[in-house]
Amino acid sequence: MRSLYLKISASIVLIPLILSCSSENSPKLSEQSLIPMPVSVTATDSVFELDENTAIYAQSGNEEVKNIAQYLADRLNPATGLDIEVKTANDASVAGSIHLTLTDADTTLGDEGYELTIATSGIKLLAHQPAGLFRGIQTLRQALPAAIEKSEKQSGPWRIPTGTVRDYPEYAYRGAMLDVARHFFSVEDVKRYIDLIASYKMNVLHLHLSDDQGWRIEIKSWPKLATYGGSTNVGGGKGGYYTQEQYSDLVNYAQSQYITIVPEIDMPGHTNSALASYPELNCNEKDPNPKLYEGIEVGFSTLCTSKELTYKFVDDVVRELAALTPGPYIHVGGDESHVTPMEEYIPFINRVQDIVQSHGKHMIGWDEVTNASLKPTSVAQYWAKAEYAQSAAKQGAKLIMSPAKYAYLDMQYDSTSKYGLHWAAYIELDSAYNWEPSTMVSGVSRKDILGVEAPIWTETIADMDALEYMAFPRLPGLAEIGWSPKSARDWTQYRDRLGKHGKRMEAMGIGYYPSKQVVWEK
Ligand code: TNX
Repeated sequence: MRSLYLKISASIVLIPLILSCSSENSPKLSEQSLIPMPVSVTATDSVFELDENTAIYAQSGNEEVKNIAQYLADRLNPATGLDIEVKTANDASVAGSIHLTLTDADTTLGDEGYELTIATSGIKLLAHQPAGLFRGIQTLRQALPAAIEKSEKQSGPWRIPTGTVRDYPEYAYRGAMLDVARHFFSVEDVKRYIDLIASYKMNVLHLHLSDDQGWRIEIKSWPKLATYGGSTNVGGGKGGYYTQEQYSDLVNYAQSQYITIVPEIDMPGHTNSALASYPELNCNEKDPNPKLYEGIEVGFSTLCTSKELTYKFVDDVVRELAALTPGPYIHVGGDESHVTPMEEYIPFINRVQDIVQSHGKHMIGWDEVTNASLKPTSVAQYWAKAEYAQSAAKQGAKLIMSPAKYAYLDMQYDSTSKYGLHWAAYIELDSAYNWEPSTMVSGVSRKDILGVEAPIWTETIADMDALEYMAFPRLPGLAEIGWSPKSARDWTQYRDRLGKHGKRMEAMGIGYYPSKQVVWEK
């Protein structure tokens, strides 16, 4: 009797305590460590909880929205174990569900913006375009406890603080570049990188598909490029290449996460693997039959710009690549062509630009291509020289900002970093975050800039562990530079968000660099 009395009185005291804790202990929506920081977050001080009744309702009659809904279910089901189902909006709606809807009414959201409303009764995600729904889902993931990212069932509860996020990107192009030429990365590895960059709302993966050390894409009209030119890596090893089917698989995989693949074939320099495969593309009398190269020097190779065969080669490669690439761009490199005389380099790039256009694509080149005459639809990628960035702007071409001193993910964090180079700088998290594209180069302003990109060159980076250690956590910072309004960016406040974000990266299986600049919440 007495024990029953105790139990009852204890529950009377405890129940209200538990209830009030549930909203007081969970962070407010505005205090969630969202990366990139949204344009606006309004918190309403309550919580929504995923449970057995939760379903995801996709707007009816739209297959694409249904696929996005399934993507969301696939993110939520492993950790929650809730078996959340995708239904269409015609099905009877149950309170406590998630609704994904496209709207024509809210065009201010643009191609990638979204409005996410979390109420105790359910979640509504609205966008003007499917890509906006996809980006909004990344915010929803980050609003849940970090354990949502684990691949095995966790205990929950799965609460989300209520409120509204209205959000859209600052820049249209927010990219990551992966050098698969110095070290080859498998299709599975590249898919993993796509998953990771997608969760920070990036929308471009630039694949550096050829360099002195390796040619990584099958070209049917010049088969030895891949089979011979792709047969090694920096430091030796067996290298590898993507068949055209595998490349298309990557393109489609990226597309399903609203990421465009930008393929790069670097020329006229950085071409030793092509020259070794087809010596007739070479006119270096001192070394007419170059061997495969496994070192890390740059600037020693060039296509023979005076031979007609070279332009047949470029046309064949660009034609095959353009046919496999739905995105608007072909990147032609153009960097560090130290052994191509400038009087040959300029007409070469002009002609290559025409070839790219003739296959229905726009040319991107590293900033040296501004020595040539850029069309207004071409894009220069700034990495080193301010005068080249200024020249692009003067010529009316747009810029992708990848300043090596801040945006290169292969630069070491400090002198103790186990991977990476440091020719441009040591880049700790603060300097990776604290730069502003629109004021970086005098004479280059916001209107000249298409976006930002974080390249990772892989001379010293041979596997996914090394890649993730170098990319994280600098890549989320660059993603925020590309997505969030300038006024919402602040290093000390970002550092605190990143500190709370550490356990989410851990749950995602990312072996990140635990910089001492950040207090990592365990
Ligand atoms: C310069 S950045 C290069 C690459 C190297 C990189 C190493 C650029 C356009 N070219 O070929 O891999 O430095 O950090």
